[in-house]
Amino acid sequence: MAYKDLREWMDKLREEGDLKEITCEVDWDLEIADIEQKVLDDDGPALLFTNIKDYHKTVGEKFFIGSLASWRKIAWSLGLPPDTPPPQLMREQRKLAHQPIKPVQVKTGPVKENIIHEKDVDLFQFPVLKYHEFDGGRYLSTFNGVVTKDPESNWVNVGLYRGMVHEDKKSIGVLLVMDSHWGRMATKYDRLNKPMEVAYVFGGNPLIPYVACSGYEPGVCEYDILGGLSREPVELVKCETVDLYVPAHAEIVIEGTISMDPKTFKTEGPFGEYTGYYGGLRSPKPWVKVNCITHRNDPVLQGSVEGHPYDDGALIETLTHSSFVLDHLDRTVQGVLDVWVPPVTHGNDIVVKIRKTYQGQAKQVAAAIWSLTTWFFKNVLVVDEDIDIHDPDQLLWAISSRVWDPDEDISVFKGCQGSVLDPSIPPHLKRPAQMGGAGRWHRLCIDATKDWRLEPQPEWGEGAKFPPANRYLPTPKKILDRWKEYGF
Ligand SMILES: Cc1cc2nc3c(=O)[nH]c(=O)nc-3n(C[C@H](O)[C@H](O)[C@H](O)COP(=O)(O)O)c2cc1C
Ligand SMILES: [Mn+2]
Repeated sequence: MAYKDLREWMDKLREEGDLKEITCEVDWDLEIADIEQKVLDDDGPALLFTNIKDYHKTVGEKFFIGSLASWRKIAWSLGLPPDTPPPQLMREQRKLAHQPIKPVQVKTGPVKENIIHEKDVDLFQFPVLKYHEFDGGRYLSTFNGVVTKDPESNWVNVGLYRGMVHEDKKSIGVLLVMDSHWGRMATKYDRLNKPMEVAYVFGGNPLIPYVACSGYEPGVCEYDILGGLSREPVELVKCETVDLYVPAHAEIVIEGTISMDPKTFKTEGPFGEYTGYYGGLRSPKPWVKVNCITHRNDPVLQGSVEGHPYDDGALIETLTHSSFVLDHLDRTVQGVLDVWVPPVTHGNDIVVKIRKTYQGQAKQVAAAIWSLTTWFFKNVLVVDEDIDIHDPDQLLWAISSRVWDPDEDISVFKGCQGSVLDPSIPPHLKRPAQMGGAGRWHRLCIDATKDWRLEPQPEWGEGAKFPPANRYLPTPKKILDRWKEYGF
């Protein structure tokens, strides 16, 4: 079922009535992003734009957006039924990610059909969008893969990091956060006084942006996970000018190098971000010097609108963050039953369901989660096993009815590194330092489980410390059996 390239994937979506081709002329300047925003509101189809202002007889004329911006599209891309409920999608993709398949190298592929050398590079030959009114420029890198290699080991990483085309049309400004995987690698190149090689991959297997925007552990190669999710190895070809391998069936590959020397930085940002606010201040940042572009005939550029509560990234990260936190908690804390990252919070908040058997269990859950990343999971909410963690009402009910002692039930873990894109952090605590900087977070654990210190109340049952609930109970069988008899 694997979709080797974007064209096979678009055919599948078309066949399912979930791709709309827009053939009337539209503007790359805000119009396409505004259309997509409304389509996201309506949980509509993916969109292929084939008639874009200023993009007739250019190298790239087509733009594809919204590829994985619904649960059903993600399910299709993973070869699962489109109505698979999101919690089950999380479990299914977790199983596949646990069976990685290494990529294979091939001699050549469609991405080598055309090669543009450095002197001829003009990134605006592709329909790069201006997404939001106050964006600092036109953003090229919003739904693709960014390939880098660790200078000390053979670790190859594929991440997704925003990229803005600079006015010289030959360089891409980036938000390089030190703790992201390419940030960690860049630190090492900097120490070795070598520029870091980078390849941007657009198109190819539709799950490339999926694995790229997911926070697998350092040392994990996202190409291997891509193989697992697709149940077959991805075919890679060597780049022309850098020592990196890229999918043979990609639409467009942009090769370059990035320098960490602050003297060379150029102004990047802000950008309308996943948080639902502009972020990553207008400031000097590193940039990728483009050496070469290879592309298929009639290449399709791909992107995504960030900021919608259910954008592509929010849904994917809900699935993958939940599953990698579950993996970690399974190894470290007893009694963890389920994990959910509500898409609207996009990783700032995370909910964990436990079967509580010892005091301090919720705090142990939070500590384990906070050890995982500097960028996600500001607030951890821990609830009991009777709460449906996918239902926001039940989460609020748990907080309103089981939290009473701020000293014990709410823990604050002060002075952590946090997301530079969090709008609630005072600006002076997230000034962009060398590599994009970082925010300062005071992290919060809300223990909304029933209190350990309550006295048993025999009238509520043997050992019971809490009154029985009369809400969110299953309808008794006796009632269901007579349902028709009641006249319903
Ligand atoms: C559209 C989009 C843009 C993103 N831009 C950035 C970015 O500029 N910098 C960053 O550090 N993370 C960014 N992220 C989040 C990373 O993709 C995510 O943290 C991922 O885990 C990075 O890969 P890595 O774990 O291999 O570093 C973005 C995510 C999405 C969906
Ligand atoms: Mn990674």
